[in-house]
Formats: sequence, structure tokens, C-alpha cells
Amino acid sequence: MEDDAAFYKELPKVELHAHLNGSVSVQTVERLIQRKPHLNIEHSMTAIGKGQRRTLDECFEVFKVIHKLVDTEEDILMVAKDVIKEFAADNVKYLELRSTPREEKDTRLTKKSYVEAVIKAIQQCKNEGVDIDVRFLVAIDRRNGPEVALETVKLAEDFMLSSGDLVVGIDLSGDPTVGHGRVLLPALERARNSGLKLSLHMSEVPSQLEESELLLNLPPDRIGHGTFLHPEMGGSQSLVDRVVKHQIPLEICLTSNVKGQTVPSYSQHHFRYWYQLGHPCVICTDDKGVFCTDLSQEYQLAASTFGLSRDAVWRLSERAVDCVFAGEAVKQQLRQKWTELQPGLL
Ligand code: 6MZ
Repeated sequence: MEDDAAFYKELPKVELHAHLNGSVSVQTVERLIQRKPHLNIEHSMTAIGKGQRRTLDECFEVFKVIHKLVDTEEDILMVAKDVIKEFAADNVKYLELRSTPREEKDTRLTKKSYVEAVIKAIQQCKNEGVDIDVRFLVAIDRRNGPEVALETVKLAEDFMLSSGDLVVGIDLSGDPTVGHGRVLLPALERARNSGLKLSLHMSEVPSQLEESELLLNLPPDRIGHGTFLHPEMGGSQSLVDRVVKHQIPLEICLTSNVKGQTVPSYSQHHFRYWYQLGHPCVICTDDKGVFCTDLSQEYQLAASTFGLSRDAVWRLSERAVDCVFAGEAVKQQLRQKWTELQPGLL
């Protein structure tokens, strides 16, 4: 069993669905709490431990607590650097972080300085020789409506040009029970037309079928969750057919979906359905801090729940390279890395 854990840890991995503030570890939360003792925040308010479950609503309350702890440029820089180093220590070789730019009047944080702090963290890690290629997706929180969405896309466009390929796309996320994707389409279309890739949370909860139909017209470059797209979960065959036709990869977050109770158990997770179709699926963490997991653990869970051999797990991690938003040259470098590492592991 121990040997098993070592295999998943050593496996080179690609992480494509990681929300920055959901990824903050216990250790980093401790440092933030020390910086802000007056907030009276305890660890139990920022993480959902082993065996615990919450409603999705309660998960969104946890993010609000973390946002109180992370509200200066300095905090963002520290949190982003810690998160990047933790992924690297877990043998993640390529990471796409996503985060929603926030402004905080009290600390003079602006959305621009927020993104700058994340970019700085990525560059500092690179200069320190941390062995991981990191890119950034600027996130739209659906709750904030169409004007903020458009503003966010414009911010991402500016950084796409100035960051030297570090900003590669847009994420659409936030509480899926709030707002409607219809009003966000102009912003998302603009993003696509200016060359930003789109990773959209879709059908995370059952009531989003009409929205998913609309968002698929774009179409997105990747889908976050997609739990309720297929007919066995109340979705439809036509939705599945469109996802398959466009070969849109699904970002799969097992622990997040089970702890957030959108999926009743690991064995009933929609990964099974899409994996059996041979559709591109990428194992991800979502919020490794909040859900107390890491990517090695998620691969191990997928293997034990769905009976995947080591060869199959290897192919799963290798195929994730095809789904990254960075360009062809980066994909080639990653494929080369996988080829070099394979003999030592399989
Ligand atoms: C939808 C989620 C999410 O952006 O402050 N977020 N959105 N579904 C989920 N499933 C659990 N998990 C996280 O990171 C926290 C933000 O990411 C989004 C929410 O908007 C949350 O506020 P950042 O770095």
C-alpha cells in the first residue's frame, strides 16, 4: 500500500483545475491566521477534513472566510508561491492556476495588482528553479454579472499581451445556483475572439441544462465538472453528443464533488461514464486546501474506485498534456518529459 502511494506521488502530473484560494494549505492558513489574529478564524473554518461533507452552499461560505484572510498583495504573493511549490512537490509538472481578481478598498488591492501579484509569484518560482510550468486563468465569478465579466475579460486581454504567455485563458466559476450563463455570453465570446482559451464550469448542479446548451455554442475549450451533462444524471444525449463531437475535455474533481455532495459517492462519479466512452478526462483537485487532498491522492482514488491499472493511470496523466492551454511547443516539452520518466516508473 505504501509502495502504491509512492507510485502516485512519483507519477508526473498535470493540474488544470485549481482555484488559488481553494488550494491554500493548512500550513499557509496558519501563517495567514498569525498575520490576522483579530479575525478569530480557526482551521475548521477553512478546510473540510477526512470523512466530512458539506453542502455546496457551505463550501462557498468557506471561500468567503479564506478571502478575509487573503486580502493584500503580499498575501496573494505568499499564497500563490506556497501553492505552486506544493503542487511541484507533488510532482505536478504543469499547472494552470485560476483565480478571481478582487479589489479591497482597505488594503488598496486592485484587480490589476491582484493579477500582478499572481504573475509575480509564478515568475519568482521560476527564478528560484521550482520544477513546474505554471500558467494563469483569470476567473469570472458568475455571481457578479455581465459588466464585471466583461471587465475581467479586458483585464485578461491586457495581461495576455504583457505577461509573456503566462495568462492563457478565462475560467467561469462561482456558485452555480446563482445567476445565468446567458448574460455572460458576450464577455465569453469576446474572450474567445481575442485568443483566450475558455474553461467553463458547466452542469455542476442539476438545474443548468439550458445554460449548458448555450455555453456549448461557444464552444468552451474545457469543461469544469460537467456532472449533470449525461442522461443517467438527468442530462441529455444531445449534450453528450456535442461534447464528444467537439472533443471538449472534462476536468474531473472526485473529492470535491463527493465532499460538496453534488455526487453521492466515488463509485457513482461521472468519471466512469466519460472514461468508458474514451472521452478526454483530466483528473484535478479543484480546491486542494479546502477539500484536504492533493493530485496524487486524486489519481489513486480514481484508480482504486474504477479499477485502473498502472498503465491506464500513466496514460491518463499523459493524455492530460493534450488538454493544456499553453502552446504546442510546451506540449512537446511535456511529452518529452513523460517519455523520459516512464521507464523509471512502469
Ligand atoms: C464553482 C468554485 C468552486 O478565485 O478566490 N470556486 N466555483 N464550483 C466550485 N466547486 C467546489 N470551487 C471554487 O478561489 C475561490 C473561488 O473559486 C471558485 C469560487 O468562485 C470561489 O470563490 P479564488 O482564487
